[in-house]
Amino acid sequence: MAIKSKAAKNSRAQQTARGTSSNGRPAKAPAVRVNEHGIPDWRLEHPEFEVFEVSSGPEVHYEIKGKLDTPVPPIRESKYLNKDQCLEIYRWMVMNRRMEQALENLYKQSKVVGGVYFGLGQEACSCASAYALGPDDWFAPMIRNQGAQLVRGFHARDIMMQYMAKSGSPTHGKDGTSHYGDIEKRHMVSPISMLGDLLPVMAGVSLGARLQGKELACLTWIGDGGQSTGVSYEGINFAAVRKLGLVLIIESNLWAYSTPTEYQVNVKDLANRAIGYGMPGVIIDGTDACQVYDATYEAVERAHHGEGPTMIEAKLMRMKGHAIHDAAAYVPKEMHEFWRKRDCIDRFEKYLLGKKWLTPELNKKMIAEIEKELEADRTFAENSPMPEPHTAAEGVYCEDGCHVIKPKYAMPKKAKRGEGKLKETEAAIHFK
Ligand SMILES: Cc1ncc(C[n+]2csc(CCOP(=O)(O)OP(=O)(O)O)c2C)c(N)n1
Ligand SMILES: [Mg+2]
Repeated sequence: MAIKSKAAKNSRAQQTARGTSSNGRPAKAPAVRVNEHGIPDWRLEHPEFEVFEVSSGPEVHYEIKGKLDTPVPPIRESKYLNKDQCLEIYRWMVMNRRMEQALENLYKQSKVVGGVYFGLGQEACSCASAYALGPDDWFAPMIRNQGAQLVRGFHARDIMMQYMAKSGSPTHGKDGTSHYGDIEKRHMVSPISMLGDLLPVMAGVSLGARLQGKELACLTWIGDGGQSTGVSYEGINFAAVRKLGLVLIIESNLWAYSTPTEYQVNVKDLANRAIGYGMPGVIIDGTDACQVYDATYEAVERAHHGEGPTMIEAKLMRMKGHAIHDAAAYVPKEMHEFWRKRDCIDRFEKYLLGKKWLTPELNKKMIAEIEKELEADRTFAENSPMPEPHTAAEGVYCEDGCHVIKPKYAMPKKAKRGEGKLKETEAAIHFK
């Protein structure tokens, strides 16, 4: 849920209590199939194609074979979302996309310092998942999850100013991309560029909260490439062993930079790896906002009950290059076309129109409001000053008293005198 949304918060509690959707109707539960390893697969479509390498002389390129003309699947009916929540998620998704279009324009006008990253085609995965968090929960976005920041209370102007390195940006012009967080209000841990490193950090946030008496959900995302790193294994394993509230969404978007998944991992479903960690895994269609919400919602519930982490594999496609400099010419055209037809915003829009939860007039009005807001944010960001040169060295190192680090929720429980006295560890003895 959006951090400010009180109505959504209330309906979340009711849904849990009643086990029905908050629109009052009993939740419809379409049949769930499982894959050959017993991992639930909520998708209503199971694309069958494969990317393979073709070399002609020194040149290598990729081609695709398989069924590429199958019909676009419907949206899976949510067990939890009501009309207003669906409309709110849809609005965030449109805002996410249009903000990124504005960023692309700013880049082309040479107003951006450095590059720009996009989550085109992944807006449902970013927005509907962040929307499923409770107000106290934590999240740590990666480069494709700018939409999650909007849902959790950042404004487009913050992100624009950050890319433009303006003094009013979250890092006051010291960083051009996304290396900022907000541990006070929005409970956002800063993205870490070293892929996988956020996983143990988020497991640690969950453990820290538990020591302070709170079971929190700690949501983060990782790519199909990033989940192959060693530190990902360590972070997920630690969360599984200690039953920490890590909610991990693997954005299985078929490419890790220019490497297709087929040439990166030897499993078809990355969620199978949950079995090895001893934790639940689920496969969803990452272009279906309802599936993204429901899977995250259930993972968040597990986290709140201290039941441990969940691995959600969201299957989708990265619809642009790695960043703005990458034209992604290595992606076979038919593959791009297949996924373009499954655009998460178009599909959700059609679904909402079909249910009459959205009318063409309301849609037009909503989009006009978003455009107006973005235009105001863009003007604000463009007009805000660059940082003063003397500020370059400020706030780089921690100076006396600049950061008071204290427990956020409560003092960790101390053992009573004489009780639970710590034994001297082997390591401590070794250091003597
Ligand atoms: C440990 C590590 N290795 C390599 C990189 C360089 N790098 C940045 S993004 C990227 C591709 C990531 O692909 P994936 O995890 O699938 O995410 P996607 O870009 O598809 O969302 C690579 C190799 C890095 N940042 N960190
Ligand atoms: Mg990827």
